Amino acid sequence: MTTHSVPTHPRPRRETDSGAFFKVAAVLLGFLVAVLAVFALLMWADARESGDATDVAVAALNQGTPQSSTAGGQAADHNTALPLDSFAGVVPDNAAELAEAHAATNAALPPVPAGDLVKVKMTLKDMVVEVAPGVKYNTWAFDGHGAPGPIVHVREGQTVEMTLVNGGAIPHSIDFHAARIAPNVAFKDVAPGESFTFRFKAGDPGVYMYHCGTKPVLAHIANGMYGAIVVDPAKPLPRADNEYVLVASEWYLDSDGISKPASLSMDKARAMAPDWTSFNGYANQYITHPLTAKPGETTRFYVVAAGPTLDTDFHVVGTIFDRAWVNADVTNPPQNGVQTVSVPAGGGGIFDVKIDEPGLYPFVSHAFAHVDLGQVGLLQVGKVDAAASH
Ligand SMILES: [Cu+2]
Repeated sequence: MTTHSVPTHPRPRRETDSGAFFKVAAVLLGFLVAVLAVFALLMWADARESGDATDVAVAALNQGTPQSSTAGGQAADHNTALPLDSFAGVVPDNAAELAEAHAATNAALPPVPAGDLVKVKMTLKDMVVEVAPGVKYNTWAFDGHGAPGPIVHVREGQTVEMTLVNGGAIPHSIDFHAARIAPNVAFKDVAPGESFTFRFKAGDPGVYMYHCGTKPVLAHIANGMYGAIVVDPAKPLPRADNEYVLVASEWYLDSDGISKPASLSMDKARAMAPDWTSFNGYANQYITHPLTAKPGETTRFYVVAAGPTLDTDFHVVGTIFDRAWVNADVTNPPQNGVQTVSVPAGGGGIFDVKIDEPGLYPFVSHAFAHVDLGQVGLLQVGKVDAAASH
């Protein structure tokens, strides 16, 4: 019987409580909506400002004009928003002239040497190079011409005889990703003033990274000790009219490099916060000195992401890869009709584009911070109006 003796009097009291609760909640909700509206307005204004900044940067990029500022006050202004002092985009006032005068790294794939044995000799030298217009950097460089080191081109089945001469001040080594070999033997440290020779058979076709493997590897790669080796498959790839090798990398600077050469900032390298990124060692060099193709030709890009840490998401603006050998696996058919392919740090990829319409086609890492920092170039197809190219 007790189950039926439910009292009815508490119900009106509950209704009174919840009525008060809803009134308070409505007031609070109204307040919250007002606060959110103010925040939304602020965010909109902020987005509009950064959008404007992006437009300016893109305009500067399209004109092939690096963002100019003096080494002094403006550089300091530029740094305030970042956790580590950044020298991104900091160049001398005559940067545009310097960029024009800079001899762009030859990206053309060299021919394969004849014979079964290909002898490669690289001398390591400590040297100052430019990594962007007027921005000098103390590298450890393979073959004495800055970073990347020379392009090595062989055919599947050939044997590579590698001699490393250490002309630098500390031990170095060379690690070929194209080799199947005991690294403790072949990739061992070579003392200053000494040289070391080892051989490996190029049995796996593709495009591979080579680099110094001496500890700390992060520092040795960041200081410019990297390059690309192309191993043609025994059964050749389809014919390409132009073949270019692009080695993507980052630079981490401890100063702006303008009045004196910068050296490595290990803090920035560890934080993966580069000041500059590049194709073939020098920011934006193929903007002022585009790679070329004729209309209707097939252009092949061999891309290696040297890092030391960041990947490169390779993309050619205005076209689609007709063939993409993802991860440079040429033992399987390529992918077709692909827009962007990630090339991992320490990896490679091979990409064909056939472009019929004359024009300027930017090639980029589509991880767009890279473009802002200099990892961008142009493929000029056919004749282009001079006004449009700069
Ligand atoms: Cu080294």
